[in-house]
Amino acid sequence: MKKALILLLAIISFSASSQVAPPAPYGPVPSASQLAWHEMAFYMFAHLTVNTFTDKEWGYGDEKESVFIPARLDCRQWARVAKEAGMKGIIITAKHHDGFCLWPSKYTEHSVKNSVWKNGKGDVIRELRQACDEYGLKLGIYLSPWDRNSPVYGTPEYLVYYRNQLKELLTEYGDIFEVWFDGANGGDGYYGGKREVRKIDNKTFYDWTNTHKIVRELQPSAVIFSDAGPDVRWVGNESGLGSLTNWCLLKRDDMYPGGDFASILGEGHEDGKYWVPAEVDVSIRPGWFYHPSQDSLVRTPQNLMDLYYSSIGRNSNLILNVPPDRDGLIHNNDIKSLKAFRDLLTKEFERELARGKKVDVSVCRGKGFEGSNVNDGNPETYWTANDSEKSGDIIIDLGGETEVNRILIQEYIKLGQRVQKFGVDAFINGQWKHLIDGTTIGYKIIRKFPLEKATKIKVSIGKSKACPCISSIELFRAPGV
Ligand code: FUL
Repeated sequence: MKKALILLLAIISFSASSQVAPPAPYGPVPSASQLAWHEMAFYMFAHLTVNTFTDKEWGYGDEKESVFIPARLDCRQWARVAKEAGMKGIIITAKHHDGFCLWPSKYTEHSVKNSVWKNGKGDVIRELRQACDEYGLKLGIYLSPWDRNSPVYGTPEYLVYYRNQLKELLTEYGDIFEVWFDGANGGDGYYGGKREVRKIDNKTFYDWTNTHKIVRELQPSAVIFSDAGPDVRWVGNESGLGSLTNWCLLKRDDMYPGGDFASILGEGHEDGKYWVPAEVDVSIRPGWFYHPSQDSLVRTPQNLMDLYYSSIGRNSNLILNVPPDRDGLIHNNDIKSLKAFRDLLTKEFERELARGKKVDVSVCRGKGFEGSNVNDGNPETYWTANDSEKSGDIIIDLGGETEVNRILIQEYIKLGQRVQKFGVDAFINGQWKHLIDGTTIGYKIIRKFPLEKATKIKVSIGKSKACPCISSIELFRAPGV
């Protein structure tokens, strides 16, 4: 009995010693909340306020509460539409620049409580919370820093008001996954009847550090979005375009919301000191708010598919705005387009070809880090090389001539974003044909290439800051060529 135990211990210690240690993390790495955020990938933006009824994009702040009458408002319908489109959450404009609050805030009269909707007893945020819970979606909030209604906007008193509202939203509506601080700030407005221009200094006025502390304290698992993070950054445009070179890293210390940074937000900073990945925000219609005149201008399913590739396919998350109409419902045209898009998406990625196929690698760190980790379907395993190796090839043998036209690659980002240059080649009729040149990978990229009949696909990591760590390679035969 004792001998058997000693033998067992010897076997265990032998196999433990033959395991190779993983690489140390390189540079900034994502927090647990950021990792959860990366996995969400796709969620809905819902823009709703008095503008929905006044046909504006930016309300002046003098709109009467009585204009807000979303008579058939049904957040469960929004949640159903989001769920069916494959989205994982909804972020709502709790307050837009006009200052009207979709919840009955204690700190202002300019809210749903003074509208005729539900006799002033309604609360859009609460209804959305319940709907999200019912459909297994996460909830996020947008609280505009600029408030064209508030008499105290531009004074220190406004910060007290703004933070009180933030506290209400972060304490009374359950778990919030993302807090969205937009960068549009200051200008003309109603301001309690003064009807004047109020300019603020974007860099100093909001004292963001202390506002962020409130979020950290009240919702420790939420990520904070703004032009400059701290957790998630704007992509620098509102047309749905992620950057092909896209570092999840940012030198955010020198940046602030509303600053002039749009041109660098797409790529981020290769040598950034913080993990601040990009989010692509874009609307399914030309405007952020619902306008009847735009009913015929809803993006087509194919256009939504293109957006998917130019955002999620480029190491970004996609927040797609689907604005409720004057009934408080998502319009049928938007629903139709989203449904057809979802069908396209399912067909696009229905036929995965790499899983379980034989994988050869040019270099390998050793046991536990083999090439076969890239196509085992497990995001926690990855291929990597010795610390001194900054490049390497991964060859997937498709086991015979196979039609292929899409590739998905993921780095194991828990150890940082490393890859600076990669390529993809296909083995066709006994020769390698070059298909794709790329720079960064990050959490995930998906690239298209013209249909090929290949027997092998090679991913070459040409340059990496430290030994490359690749957790996933998937190959697809999408419909069409
Ligand atoms: C911007 C705002 O000015 C737009 O109205 C919209 O809400 C967009 C998502 O953010 O900063």
